[in-house]
Amino acid sequence: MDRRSFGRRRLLAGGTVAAMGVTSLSLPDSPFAGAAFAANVPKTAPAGGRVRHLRLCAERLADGRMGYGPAKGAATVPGPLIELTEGDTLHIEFENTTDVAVSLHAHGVDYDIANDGTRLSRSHVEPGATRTYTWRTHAPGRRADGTWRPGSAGYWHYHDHVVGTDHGTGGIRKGLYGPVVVRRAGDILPDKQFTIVFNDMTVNNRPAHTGPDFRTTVGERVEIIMITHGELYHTFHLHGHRWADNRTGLLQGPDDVSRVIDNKITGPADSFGFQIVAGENAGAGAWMYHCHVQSHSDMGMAGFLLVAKPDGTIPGYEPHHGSAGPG
Ligand SMILES: [Cu+2]
Repeated sequence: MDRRSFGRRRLLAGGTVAAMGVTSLSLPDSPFAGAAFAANVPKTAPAGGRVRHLRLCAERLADGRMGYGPAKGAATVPGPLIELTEGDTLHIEFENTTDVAVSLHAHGVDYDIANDGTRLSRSHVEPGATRTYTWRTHAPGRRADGTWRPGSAGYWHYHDHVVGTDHGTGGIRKGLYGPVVVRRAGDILPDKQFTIVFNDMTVNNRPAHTGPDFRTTVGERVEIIMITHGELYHTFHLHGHRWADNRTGLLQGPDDVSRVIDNKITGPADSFGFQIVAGENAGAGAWMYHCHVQSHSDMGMAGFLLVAKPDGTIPGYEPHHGSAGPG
């Protein structure tokens, strides 16, 4: 398995490709024209409201894990990243290719009881069967009583809820989980996205001390989607970079009082996300991320955000020594 592919897959519902690049906006008529003043204006999420379709299957992997994927033979752990914008509706044609009942249960989005993905609501999927799950999302707004209703935007996730127990304890343990990002129209879009799941004492169900590592280049806008599963509480720490502890991980402006952090406590089924500019005020390097519960990081809950120079080199980093140990 290609370890570098972990967490880097993106699966855009309905085949709609989101604009992911950074537009280089030069200002030829400006007295400030020139490379040093060229502004990189990030792309933003378009308005929602689309009806989208996605195929997803659950399968057993040869090494004993279980995973979600876009087709049989393509399952991964974590499963594919599902991205929506507030107002979108998503129909997921879900196939269970395993020999046990499986389901798809989402956090954060809107669904009725028939789409809850639990055995207790009879919304699971028997072996060999197919079921369509429907998720909806909505923008924030004022209720009739004058109070404010939050929108769906956030860093969320999906997981099995029936393998092993009626809480999906066995399915989650084996890898049946994945990320969901719901954006608000106008949210800044990243260049790269990486999903990091602390699941019991593993990161993305990988063996201890083997990453996963995520590669990027100085100046790229990187989005980290961080999810926790299992029995334990952890803290997520990233070296050399900080983010705002709010919905997007970004400050809205000079008066935004969101706390800026580089370490966050996280427990089972928590999820959060943020964007950083790779290497900003820090430069290229093999920047560690890890659980900061000391015994956990010592036991291998660590990996690298590999921030390369534009020429592709990473100072001080030896790829063949690339497994992430404690430090
Ligand atoms: Cu930990």
